[in-house]
Amino acid sequence: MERTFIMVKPDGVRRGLTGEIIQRIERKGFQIVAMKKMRISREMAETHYAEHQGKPFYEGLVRFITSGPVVAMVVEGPGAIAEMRRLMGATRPWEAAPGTIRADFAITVDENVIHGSDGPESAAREIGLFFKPEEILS
Ligand code: FUP
Repeated sequence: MERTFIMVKPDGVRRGLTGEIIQRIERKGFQIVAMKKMRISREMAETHYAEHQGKPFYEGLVRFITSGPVVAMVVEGPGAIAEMRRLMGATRPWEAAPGTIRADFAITVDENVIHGSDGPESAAREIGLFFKPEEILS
């Protein structure tokens, strides 16, 4: 069993796509073992996106991710990290395979609806940043 961190970004929440995204995750067969709607603080955004600090899109990224509520989740299942990346589609929606979340619901890279951890280390770090151990059901 593997766990990954998934987040419906502010554009997805604003556009009413949370239910659609949850449905795709559940229909695939994954378990949502933790979930909350929350506002990300600037400090938390800077920690979450630390790897992008100094890049040209960094300021806009932090401003965007703190611009409204997000829905944060821990998703569990066999191969959850890679498989959720596949369901999400490529970072740039125009490169995302048809039928993926980003291909179906996003146009631009800066507002691409969903975040998912890209590997085991980032999954562990991001789950720890957003959830206390007792908030995760097993
Ligand atoms: P991903 O793991 O698919 O979310 O992609 P990255 O970690 O490479 O990028 C994180 C976020 O930075 C993206 F979701 C959107 C934002 N970004 C931009 O706004 N512009 C870019 O050129 C690249 C990334």
